[in-house]
Amino acid sequence: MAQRLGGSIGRDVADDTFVVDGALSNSWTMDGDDLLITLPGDTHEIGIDTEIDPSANSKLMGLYASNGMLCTQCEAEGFRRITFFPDRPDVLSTYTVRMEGPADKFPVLLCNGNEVAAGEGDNGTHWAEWHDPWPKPSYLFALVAGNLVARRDTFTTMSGRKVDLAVWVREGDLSRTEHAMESLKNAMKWDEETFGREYDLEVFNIVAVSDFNMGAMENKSLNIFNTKYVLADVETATDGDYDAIEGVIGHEYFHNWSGDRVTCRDWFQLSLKEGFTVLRDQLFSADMGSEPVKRIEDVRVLRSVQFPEDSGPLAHPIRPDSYREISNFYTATVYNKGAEVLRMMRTMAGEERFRQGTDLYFTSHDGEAATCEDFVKSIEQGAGLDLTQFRLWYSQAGTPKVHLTLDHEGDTATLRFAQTVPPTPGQPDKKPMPIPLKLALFDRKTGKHHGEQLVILNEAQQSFSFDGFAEPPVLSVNRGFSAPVAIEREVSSEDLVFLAEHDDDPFARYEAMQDIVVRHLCATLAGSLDDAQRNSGRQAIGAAFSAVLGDAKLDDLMRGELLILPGESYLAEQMLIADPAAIRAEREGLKAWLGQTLESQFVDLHERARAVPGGTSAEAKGARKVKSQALVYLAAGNPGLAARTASAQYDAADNMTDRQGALMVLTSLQTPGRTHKLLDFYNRFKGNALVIDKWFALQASSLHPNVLEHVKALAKHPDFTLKNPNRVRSLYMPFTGTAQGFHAASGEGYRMIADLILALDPLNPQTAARFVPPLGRWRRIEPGRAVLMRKELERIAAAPKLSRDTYEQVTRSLD
Ligand code: 0A1
Ligand code: ZN
Repeated sequence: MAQRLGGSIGRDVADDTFVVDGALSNSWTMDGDDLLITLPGDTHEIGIDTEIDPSANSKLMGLYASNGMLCTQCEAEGFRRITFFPDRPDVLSTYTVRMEGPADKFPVLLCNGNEVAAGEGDNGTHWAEWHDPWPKPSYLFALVAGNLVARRDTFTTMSGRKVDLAVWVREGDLSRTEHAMESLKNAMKWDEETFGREYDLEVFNIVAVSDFNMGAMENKSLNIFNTKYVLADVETATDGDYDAIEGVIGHEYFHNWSGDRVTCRDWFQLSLKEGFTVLRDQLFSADMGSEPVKRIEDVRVLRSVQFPEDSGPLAHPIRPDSYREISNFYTATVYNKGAEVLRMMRTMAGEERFRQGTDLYFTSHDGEAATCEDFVKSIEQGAGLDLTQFRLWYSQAGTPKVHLTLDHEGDTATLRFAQTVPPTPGQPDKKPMPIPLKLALFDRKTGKHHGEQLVILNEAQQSFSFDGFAEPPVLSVNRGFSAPVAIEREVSSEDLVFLAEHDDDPFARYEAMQDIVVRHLCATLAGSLDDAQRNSGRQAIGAAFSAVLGDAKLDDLMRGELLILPGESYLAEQMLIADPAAIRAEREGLKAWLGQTLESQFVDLHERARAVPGGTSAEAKGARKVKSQALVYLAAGNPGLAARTASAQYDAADNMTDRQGALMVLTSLQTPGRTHKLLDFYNRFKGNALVIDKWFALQASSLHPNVLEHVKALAKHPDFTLKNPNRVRSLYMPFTGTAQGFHAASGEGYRMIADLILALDPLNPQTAARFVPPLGRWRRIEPGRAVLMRKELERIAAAPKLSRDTYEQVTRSLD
């Protein structure tokens, strides 16, 4: 029988040796990248000797060199770049690994599981042998060799077992690992308490590497992290960075059960581990901080990243049904929408019954490679839900639209719903899906409602009646964002202002604020408002903002959320065809108007927040958040005042949140202090790669009219390199969000990104392919720009020798 072993080592394998049952074998052939070995029986021992060059591995998949250390990345198909192997997630094996090398260069040798033996070799070499008792797929394999130091700690599990914890970094970084370690211990405890999941080995290691394609990786007991999600101290990391570290540490740790103990049968099931683990990390972060603020942040990401994906050429269901390159499917749809789908099950079942479902899932599939269907069945049985129709959420792409009207007659209020799921590539017709909507009907006199209700829409059209309303009530719907849908309804701005002030669901309050602004900006952009209407629209927004600024009962973390205007990409999403320059101008115009009209309130807010003592309390974090928000509005309304205030904030800053907030504002202004402060920032943090990434990102995301020239110049800066994914992303990703840069009417911004893709593709296809989606939005952009975007995609498509990653994204974007 011929056994197929995957591999794309990318060179002649004639020098490798293949040994079957102790004897050198010649009965092998190559089929493309795969090795075929002919084996006579069922059980054999195969030995393969391969030689690889980690320093030549610029794709950062398989075994590669980063900053003098060696490390691996095997998800999804990196292991086959180390050796030939049946590299599929449903092939579970136990691994024993012996590493040997020069002790001075690689004093630390780490692998999955436990170190079982170690010793000295000849000529200054040393070796270590590690064994992982848990059978695992090859994508969870990892090893690290390097000159590293560790922050160590211990955790005692709920059954009393002691676990040795270590966070490994380069020597100078040790002082910035405290938060990562605290986050890890919190995550371990939280998973015991919330999901009943206990850790299952004696050691847990985290290693930080500076060259990494993604955020982090959940290799069994040896998590490998992008330094960005490990290293933090107050001088170099913002509050946002601290939160992100906590979230990613939690995410990777939670994979130990949702991913490692129960893994995926095949890569179509990716959301089985990712959607579930994102839900788990979201719940964890909510419990560690503010639940409503976390919910708002998560919904903002969903709407600005996943909704556009769902309405564009790359739309796919959370369980995709085809792919050419699986790396392209580590998407906001699989991750974030996947989490929303599970969250809906949790909402329908209730927390306790959902937990019974997940318990059943973990116990019945422990040690297995499972499917999304297995998960759904466990929730059905354990939680007692019928999810027959709900399964459509796994197979249908596209964000459902729910159209809704509220009628009032006698003392009955009637809600009429109509749902449609838009067509997406390959899926022209859709069926109605169960949509759980939390709602409340407010009495407009008392400002109270009679209790929150959960209605589940499962037909194309449905209505629900509610008695006991002498007056038409005010409807609060999709509270807590109970379903990842877009709600379309006629609603008066009085009702929205009422909800912005009175709703007892913080998310709904935020939503009402967003809605007021979205409706106003969309109507203005559509040209459907005369001057008087435009003015009264602004007045309503101004009144709502003023109320938020003056509400003493609000904490500042929440106030900060309520003050954020809907983003340009979410606004573009509301329109069939968007003009990025017009959206930018209208949104900035409103910001400037608010900054001017409410100037004294923003100045007061800044002053009050400045007086709050620093530290890590919610109050201190909230104060820092609103300080930067106030500066943003002042910068739009009164640039001179903002420049002075931001400069002073920059100079006085004893933490990165304040410093970055001030510099962000200055970078967008055409003020003489701008260059000086940017230079100061650079000199202050020279040599600290993560902070220099911020320096690039701030300039590349700025509102400055010359952002394109700035990015061009930064690409020639000695600190810029295509070899480091963080650096590439920090310069070019924020740039793709700039209306005046990326969307410059000349097409130069599009050309710049296309040039980047072509230059990066041969080096690091995974990272290159991630820059295709911004260009892929062309169908939803006004025709003048759409032609230019398409032309760049065609230019990329015509390039010889494109990687599978980029080729797939570009052709799907053009189809
Ligand atoms: N499983 C990881 C994500 C990940 C996927 C692919 C990678 O290859 C470069 C790296 C990481 C997670 O969900 O965190
Ligand atoms: Zn994950």
